[in-house]
Amino acid sequence: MKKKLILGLAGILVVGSVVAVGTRAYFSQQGEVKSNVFSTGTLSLKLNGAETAEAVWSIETGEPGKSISGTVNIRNDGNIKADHIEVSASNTVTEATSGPGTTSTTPLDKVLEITVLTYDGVSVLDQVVDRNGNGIKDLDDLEPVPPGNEPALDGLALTDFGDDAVDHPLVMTIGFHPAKTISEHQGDSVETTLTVKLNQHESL
Ligand SMILES: [Ca+2]
Ligand SMILES: [Ca+2]
Ligand SMILES: [Ca+2]
Repeated sequence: MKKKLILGLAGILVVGSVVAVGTRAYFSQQGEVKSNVFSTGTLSLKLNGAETAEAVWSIETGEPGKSISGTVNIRNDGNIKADHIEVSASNTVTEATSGPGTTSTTPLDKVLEITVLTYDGVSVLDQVVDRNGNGIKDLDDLEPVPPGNEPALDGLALTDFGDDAVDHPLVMTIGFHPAKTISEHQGDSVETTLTVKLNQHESL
């Protein structure tokens, strides 16, 4: 069965139990900074079916030093008890087509610093490792790195399910790093897809 659900600008598309939300981060030095918020969506997972879901967050504009934040609610609507979730991300950077932004020395996802990351109201930022070694925790650090491809976040408890299921908010704030965001990022954009996997057993 296919189900479609459209939420606001970001457009949350639900196909079966796979959820795709839209996220773009734009950097423009001239553009006005609007109320930069990710859309809020709900990922409904079911263990007795597809057990992963994806969310893509949409951000419209930004400039150095500005922050944006958003929430994805995660819940187990299935009828099998789970243990925890793990979260990873992929980022697709689109370079500007004209002006100084066409330079692509440092991709935009490496200058978008994660400043707040909470699950159920508790910070999980400590779990994020500076995988690309650039000195900050950024969106690029959430990507799996071969050969291990380990998720950026693991062991986030999710044990309620079915009729007792409640939303578990994952909240992230990212900022256009004040020093690293430079003219080469003007007009660039990034689409970030979060992948959430529901696990039945404790992580080893
Ligand atoms: Ca660029
Ligand atoms: Ca980093
Ligand atoms: Ca990347």
